[in-house]
Amino acid sequence: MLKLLTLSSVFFCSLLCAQELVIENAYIPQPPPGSPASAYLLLKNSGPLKTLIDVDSAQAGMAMIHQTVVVDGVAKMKHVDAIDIPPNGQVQFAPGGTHIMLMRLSSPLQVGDEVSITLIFANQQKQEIRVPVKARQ
Ligand SMILES: [Cu+2]
Repeated sequence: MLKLLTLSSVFFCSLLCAQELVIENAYIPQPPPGSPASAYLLLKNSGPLKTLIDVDSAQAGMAMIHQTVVVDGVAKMKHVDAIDIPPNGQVQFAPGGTHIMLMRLSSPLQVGDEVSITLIFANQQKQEIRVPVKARQ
């Protein structure tokens, strides 16, 4: 199994921000030209319940939390309004499951690029992460 490098995240937090939420193994497989990109990561919460309600990126015209669901044998993606990260728990964003969808990219993503994504939580706290683009496996 591919061992992914741990992302060194950059945090832009409000006053209330404690480093309770750690993002690991964030990556974006390089999308084919003209296609949207998907970001995958592991969210680890060492504090109380956190609820992710939105995502944003200056490098995408639209960013959304998506979930892949299989309906009648066909994989489809649907928008997710909120993702709970339980107290002292974790949520994995992974291919075939929950992911961050980046649509209408401002420029084609190259391997080695970093995409800045802002995670927005129900308490209005925001956390910005930089997610590296990796070669598609
Ligand atoms: Cu999607």
